[in-house]
Amino acid sequence: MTRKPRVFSGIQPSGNLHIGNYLGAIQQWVAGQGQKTNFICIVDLHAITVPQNPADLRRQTRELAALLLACGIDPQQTTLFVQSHVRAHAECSWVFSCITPLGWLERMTQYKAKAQKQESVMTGLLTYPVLMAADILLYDADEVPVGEDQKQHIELTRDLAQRFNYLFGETFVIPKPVIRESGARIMGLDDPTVKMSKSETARGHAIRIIDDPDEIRWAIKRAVTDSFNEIRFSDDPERAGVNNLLQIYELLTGRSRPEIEAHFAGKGYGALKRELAEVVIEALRPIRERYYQLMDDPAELDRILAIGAEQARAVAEPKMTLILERVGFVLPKDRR
Ligand code: ATP
Ligand code: LTN
Repeated sequence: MTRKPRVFSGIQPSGNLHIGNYLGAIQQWVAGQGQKTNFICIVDLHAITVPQNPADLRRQTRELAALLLACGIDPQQTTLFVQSHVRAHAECSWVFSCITPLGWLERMTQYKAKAQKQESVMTGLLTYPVLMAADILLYDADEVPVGEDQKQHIELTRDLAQRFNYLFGETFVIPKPVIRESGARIMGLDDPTVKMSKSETARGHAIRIIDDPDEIRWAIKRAVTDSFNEIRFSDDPERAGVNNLLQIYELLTGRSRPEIEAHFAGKGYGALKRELAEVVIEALRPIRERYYQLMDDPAELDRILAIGAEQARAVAEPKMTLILERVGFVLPKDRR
């Protein structure tokens, strides 16, 4: 019997989940449930690569779990778990860091961008992709659905898997990134030249998944457009603002591009913005409602995460034992 393809992805509990995260990643995770074996990991170990307030981190971890469930992640079909609940992630990351050339990490564009924003850069920010490789490879994942910004990290994961296999014998599946064409990179509403980001907290930059209708209308109304006054999809950087609004519309309505362009033919940007705001509000309404229900029952949330952690350990632990064995460690009794 051939095994079902394995899907693994991760998301940081850094707060402010936005429609870029939803359209670039979470929506794909939800759509892929059922046909494949899915693992979704709340990567708290990754979150601390930049300073975090402990109380905020703990709250945001539960909030993110509730948000993912509210977005449609079904714990019956997906193993949803917290990274720090499965010790193998940190353990494997150490082993990998010992076979990762420094130059590979120094080249990472996300590292360079994030390092620039920090007053002093911690080692974990540099070794972040090594931990990410551990996440993916421990589960023998075939596919990693992510937004465009993560492509380079997955390439590094592939290189690392090949290197380990070469040094210590066939151990890891080589995973491939799965990146959607539309939605892979949702841009900031206030600046369509930069990706919508959790860490950019200026009002009007992002639409957060739990924003209320007035806030959503406010942000879309002020979204940066251009002076062409023509509603069509385009790769032209000067039309990036309108293209971004159209992509959001496309992904939330499921309508085709020609259909959307025909629908808006002859209309102005004001009309596009008004209609888009209502589409976004209606798409997010059930998610927001479900989120508040889930947040009312923290014991149930913790129960779901405990089951997820157990299922994840059942896969990661034996794999970790194999890794330790391949590297040449004497296995302790409880690992044999
Ligand atoms: P930050 O911008 O602060 O680094 P983030 O918004 O990228 O955070 P992550 O937890 O790192 O948040 O990302 C979760 C998932 O969302 C990843 O798969 C990432 O590729 C995707 N993603 C993030 N921002 C966007 C975006 N603007 N468009 C599409 N996908 C995105
Ligand atoms: N680095 C990713 C989050 C992440 C991830 C992973 C994604 C951590 N581990 C494993 C896919 C697979 C990010 O910042 N979006």
